[in-house]
Amino acid sequence: MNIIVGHTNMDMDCIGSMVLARYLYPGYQLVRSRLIHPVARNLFNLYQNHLDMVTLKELKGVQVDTIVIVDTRTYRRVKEYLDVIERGTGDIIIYDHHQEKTGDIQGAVLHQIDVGSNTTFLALEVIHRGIHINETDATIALAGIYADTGNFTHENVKDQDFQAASYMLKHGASMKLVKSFLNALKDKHQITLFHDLLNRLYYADFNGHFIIMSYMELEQQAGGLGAVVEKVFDVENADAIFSVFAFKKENNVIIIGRSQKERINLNDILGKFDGGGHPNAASALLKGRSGPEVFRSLEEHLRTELLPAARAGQIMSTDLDVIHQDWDLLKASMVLESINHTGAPVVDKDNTLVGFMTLKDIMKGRKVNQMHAPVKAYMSRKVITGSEGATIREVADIMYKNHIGHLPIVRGDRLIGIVTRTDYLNHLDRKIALKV
Ligand SMILES: [Mn+2]
Repeated sequence: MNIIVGHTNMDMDCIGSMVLARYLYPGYQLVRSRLIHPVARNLFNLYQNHLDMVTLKELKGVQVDTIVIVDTRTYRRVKEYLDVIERGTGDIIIYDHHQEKTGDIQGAVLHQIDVGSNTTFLALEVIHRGIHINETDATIALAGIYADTGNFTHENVKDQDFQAASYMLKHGASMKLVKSFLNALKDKHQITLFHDLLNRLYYADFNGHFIIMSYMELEQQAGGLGAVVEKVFDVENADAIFSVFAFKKENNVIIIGRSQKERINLNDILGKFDGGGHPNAASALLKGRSGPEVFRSLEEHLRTELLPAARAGQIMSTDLDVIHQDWDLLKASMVLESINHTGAPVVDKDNTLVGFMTLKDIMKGRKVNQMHAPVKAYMSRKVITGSEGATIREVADIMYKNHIGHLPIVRGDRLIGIVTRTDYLNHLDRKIALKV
């Protein structure tokens, strides 16, 4: 017999990958994990007959030749199968979209690609071969794509994910059903936990990053914690969240992290705690450790190891267009027009920031025929400024609260740069490298 397996604790992307793999490997048997991830339980139950997965027990005494593994390349995550299956001849073939550098499954042929969901990976092959898929599989696959791409908002989403989703819709995937499977907080205990967690959070500043921390002790391991933490992260606008849960009964501690900053790479950070995942979403399970101790060492690790947050001084423009206070309005307006700006900081001879002049200010002078009046008579003197050490979050807050599109950066009262909307957007979009 030849089989298709996913990782332990199967989620929707895993199941989506498996149903598509069945088109690429006709006649291969799907094998289920002992564990179905809480987010996928509903889908799994409703499609149990269609999925037609066998358990490992049912494979007892059966010789397995080729094994197709989807959505992982890590031995630990397929150990439950590999350790008990009676191997005959045949390859192990892996399709995985995770970003670990190497896999550790002996003798496996690894196919890898950088896309948002693993289901997309299999879908690309299905599309390439022009295979027609049925509506149910299209629905299951589409649910997998939505789930693993965070509704197409995760940073690792690629155009291929949209291409795959489009193919599923063309083949009759039901958006109504997909939506019903995607509701993350399925169980009552998750909703309760969501509220408990909101009440226990605190905000911490680690190296200029705005981070949510939480610590909770639970009687025993509960499913679906990741979805709960994600929901909390959704409603709180932080750079990252780290939630630590200690389970009394199992004597285990789990750290769940979510991040929306490149400088907070969770795969690296939680790798130090023997965990891992994606740069933006990862977790670590620590067995036989005390909760408070794990929490303290996590805090210590964040305090000392986190790359410092970007500061205004690192994203500001230093190639400055300024207006001198002694110029007349005519010259100021010509300069603004030539640089295509609606305003610029005004300085004196020593480059001290003395005001800000906009086209609007100049209009006031034009109306009363005062284009030869000095800039200092018409500029606004109250200028909102920032310091080079301000975090990007602080810069954004100042611009947002004051409805301004550029923030002059001063050292003492000397103008040293300006953060414009473009600088800010480019930084968010990671289009520019940080200045040192
Ligand atoms: Mn996946």
